[in-house]
Amino acid sequence: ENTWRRGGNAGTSFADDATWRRGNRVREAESQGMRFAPEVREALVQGKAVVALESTIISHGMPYPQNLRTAMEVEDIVRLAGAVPATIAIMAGIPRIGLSKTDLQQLAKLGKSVQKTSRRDIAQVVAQRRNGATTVSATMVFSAAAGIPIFVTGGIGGVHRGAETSMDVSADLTELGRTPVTVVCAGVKSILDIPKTLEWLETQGVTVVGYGADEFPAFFTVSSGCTSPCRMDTPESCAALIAANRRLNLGSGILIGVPIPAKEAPVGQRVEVAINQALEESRRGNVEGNAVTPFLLKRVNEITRGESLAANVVLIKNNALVGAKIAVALQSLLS
Ligand code: PSU
Ligand code: MN
Repeated sequence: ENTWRRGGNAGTSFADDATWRRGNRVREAESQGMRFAPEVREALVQGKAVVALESTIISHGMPYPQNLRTAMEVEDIVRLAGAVPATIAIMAGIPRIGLSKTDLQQLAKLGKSVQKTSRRDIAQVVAQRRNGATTVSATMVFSAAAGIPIFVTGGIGGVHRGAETSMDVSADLTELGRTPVTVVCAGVKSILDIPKTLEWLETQGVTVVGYGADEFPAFFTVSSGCTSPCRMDTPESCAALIAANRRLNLGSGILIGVPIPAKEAPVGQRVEVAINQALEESRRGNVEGNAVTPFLLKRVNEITRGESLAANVVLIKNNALVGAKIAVALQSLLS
């Protein structure tokens, strides 16, 4: 009996003990300054499936009002699949785990005037009480602190083409190496150097999975020309992988690449042409640093007259469904 840890109250069950442990974790995150949406807090304490979602995709990844509509639809998909969505952002300096509809509206309308926040920027945004949209790296930081094991997004950052001179490697990749959160995405866009990105992930010790596919997906296309180091075909096998990572206390993350649904595939070919044009423009315009990814996403969408955005929305929703199923499978494995 370990009731002494709670200071008495003999006769409580192991189920209560687990609830107590999860509650402690949430209170620990709160003492670090994080604030939970009531629905998310309740789910975490009760041990229900929760899926984290990022916010840079809302502020910088898509234009208004498609960004708002997509953010809300993605949350609905997660709920329908039996998990609780937790969109993460920093609002007026407070890291928020789960946003209200009003928060989402504010973030979507503010768009690029919200600060794009990767791990590097977290302390500054909090100290200056600013609004910060979290990238994959920053969202992983808060997911881990909040005890949320799974996080869904569209695409992650990677090694940029020409990185051998620019050294532009997304902080998303190093975060995956150091934080035990599973990121479900549609792979890496071909605005990036995909083989170099996979090399970097290997160096960082990140488990990379092709979901129902041998090849690692390239966001708009099923094929990247690169074989995924491993393949999983069901939510249950992904959950088993996450459980093993956790049991072994590896401390590193897992990346699950879900290929674009087949009916969207023709769009991918047309987007490839736009990507090459956008890359050329970014070079000519000397676009640098964390402005590179938002610039390329915006230009590709303009050149394809919204076709890339429509595919983007389909992808994220598909990822949300897969991610929520994995979260539910993981929950039943752990409980
Ligand atoms: N790739 C996309 N859409 C996005 C992003 C990347 O297809 O919205 C965003 C994500 O938030 C990602 C960030 O974490 O860009 C990476 O930015 P950078 O390349 O500056 O590290
Ligand atoms: Mn960069």
